[in-house]
Amino acid sequence: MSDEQYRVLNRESLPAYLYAIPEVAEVLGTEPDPEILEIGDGNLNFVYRVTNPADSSRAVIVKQAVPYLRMVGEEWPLGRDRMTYEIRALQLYNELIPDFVPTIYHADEEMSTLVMAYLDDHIILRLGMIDGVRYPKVAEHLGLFMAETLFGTSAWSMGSEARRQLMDRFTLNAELCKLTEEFIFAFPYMVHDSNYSNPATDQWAIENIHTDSEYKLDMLAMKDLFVTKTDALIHGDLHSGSLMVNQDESFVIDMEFAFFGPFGFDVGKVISNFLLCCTSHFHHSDDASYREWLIEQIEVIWNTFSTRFDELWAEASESTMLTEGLLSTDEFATLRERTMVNLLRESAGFAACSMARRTLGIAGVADVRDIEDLDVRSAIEIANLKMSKRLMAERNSLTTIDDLIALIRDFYTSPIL
Ligand code: ADP
Ligand code: SR1
Ligand code: MG
Repeated sequence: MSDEQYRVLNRESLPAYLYAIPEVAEVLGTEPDPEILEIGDGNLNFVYRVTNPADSSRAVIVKQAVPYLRMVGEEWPLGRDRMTYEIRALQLYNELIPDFVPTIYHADEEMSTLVMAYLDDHIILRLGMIDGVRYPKVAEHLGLFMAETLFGTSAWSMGSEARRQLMDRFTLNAELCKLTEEFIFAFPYMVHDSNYSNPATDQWAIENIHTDSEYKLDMLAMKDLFVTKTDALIHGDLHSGSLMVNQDESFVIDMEFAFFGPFGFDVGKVISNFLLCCTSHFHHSDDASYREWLIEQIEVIWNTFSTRFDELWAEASESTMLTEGLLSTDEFATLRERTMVNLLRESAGFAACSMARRTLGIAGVADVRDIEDLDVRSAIEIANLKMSKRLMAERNSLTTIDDLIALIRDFYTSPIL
């Protein structure tokens, strides 16, 4: 990566940069004065929508990493090579599952910039779910996306050499892995300057999280899996803010945290974001119907994911882990069944960590953090922490998705507000 070539793009410099790229100029058309709007609402980067004012169907998204953490400012330096990993992951996802990710028009590792399709008819899933909108396809799409990407980059699917070469392209996403190690697996469970604060929630956390040794040791066991287990190329930040959806389509965005990690990390984050939203609907909704829809979606996500994952697996022949003639049909079936039970348990553990970090840590979720009444918000936050503790404590007694759904339903029978 050459620093001489890198410069931060802005409204003034973007047109010349974009029109010099033939593939982008072709999408935007010849209008020399495009409309440029910075629409980034994420924590890390700048995102511009660039549109031909004479024809709004001609538009692109430009995402650029700057050498600091956007949500804090320039005083928090962060290497911009995170965009290199987002580019590499999006390129790979475009090969593995092109219908579920934006098309790339231009990828520039030197400039830490990605130019991609503008999803003009889609909204961030989190925002739709806060408003109680049902998306009939999203759960199935999420299940398929995770099955294809996680299985397709696993040692069950890939040959040893090709897989190690692929791993090599993601190993050094070190700074973003460190963010996860600290902001998901350390700071939220202790007193730390970066943490969010809401007095009643803080007090509950001091009494029930900071002093719960078993919970903290379990959380560290999950961190150990995150740090050491290299099951597959994981998205690394797959939550309802990383999905853009409408009634028919779902697109996964924002894969800058991609690296080889445990299968259950993506699955667990997805589950936790449906749960965080579910708890918030004790405030956002007048009745239980949307909460019930959210719980049903968790079931559909898991069933689609596990069914497709197993199909791909059953069809696979030779790979790093599979050697023709080694296992009988029954042994192979037992192996798949045991692995899936373990994956469910790990997903529940990662969901527990995600629920706690989104409650106590710097990066919250709008589902909860945008609730203005601090008492209501705190009641919902404490419920999310209680859910985190239950998921963590009971994860290893889960065997099927029915067990997890029963736990969730049972949890929500207790009063929240
Ligand atoms: P960050 O890495 O900073 O979190 P994101 O990739 O999440 O950035 O993008 C920030 C926002 O930009 C998204 O929440 C979404 O509103 C918008 N956005 C990103 N990519 C696209 C796209 N391809 N089409 C339309 N909007 C997008
Ligand atoms: C400082 S942590 C910022 C968070 O934002 C991203 O979306 C990731 O979830 C990361 O943990
Ligand atoms: Mg991001």
